[in-house]
Amino acid sequence: MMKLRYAKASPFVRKVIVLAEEAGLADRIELVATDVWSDQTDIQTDNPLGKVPALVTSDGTFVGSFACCDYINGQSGSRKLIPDEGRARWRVMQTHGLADGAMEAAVAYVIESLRRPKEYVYQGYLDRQAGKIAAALGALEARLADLSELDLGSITTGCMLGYLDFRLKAVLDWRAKASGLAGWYADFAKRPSMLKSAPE
Ligand SMILES: N[C@@H](CCC(=O)N[C@@H](CS)C(=O)NCC(=O)O)C(=O)O
Repeated sequence: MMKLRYAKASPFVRKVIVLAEEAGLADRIELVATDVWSDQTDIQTDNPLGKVPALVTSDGTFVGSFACCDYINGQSGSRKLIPDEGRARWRVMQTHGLADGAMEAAVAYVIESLRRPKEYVYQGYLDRQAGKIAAALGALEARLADLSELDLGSITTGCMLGYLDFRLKAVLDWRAKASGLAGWYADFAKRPSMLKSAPE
């Protein structure tokens, strides 16, 4: 049994959970709810960086969503959501990099705007993150064909867009800028793995 340190609102955790669901391995993962922002948190015992996700396994502990997904994918006999090699792997890595980077920028935006005392919030920093998100959405829009495959690239894109809806709907009308992605996401969001892991 693996143990996943998780928080329901984290898009990085969601990515790991959706990949595990799609790989048919979710029932081998125990979810351990973790509040990384609490003074009492013990997350450092599993991740010295103080972040979720962290995946504790009999082969050691993996920190960071990519490493967690890579390990889970390796455990799955049938479904390969991260291709081993060649063009298929490069394509997934390219899409994943864009979606994961947009996710980082979105989380940075949310932390700056929600967790900082108002007087310290720096608008220039928020604008910079919003610019990264918009540019990454444009790049993903140009790779729509790649998103038709179910893999780490499309899963990360779906979880990133879900996070934009969850936290940044009021400040960022992403559908207006990326209608192709909006159409793709309308279907992707209906996958049982996505419905089950939706943030509240
Ligand atoms: N690159 C990391 C990012 C993980 C991350 O930023 N997690 C956030 C929650 S969404 C967190 O735990 N933040 C706590 C902190 O920054 O101290 C990954 O891929 O997992």
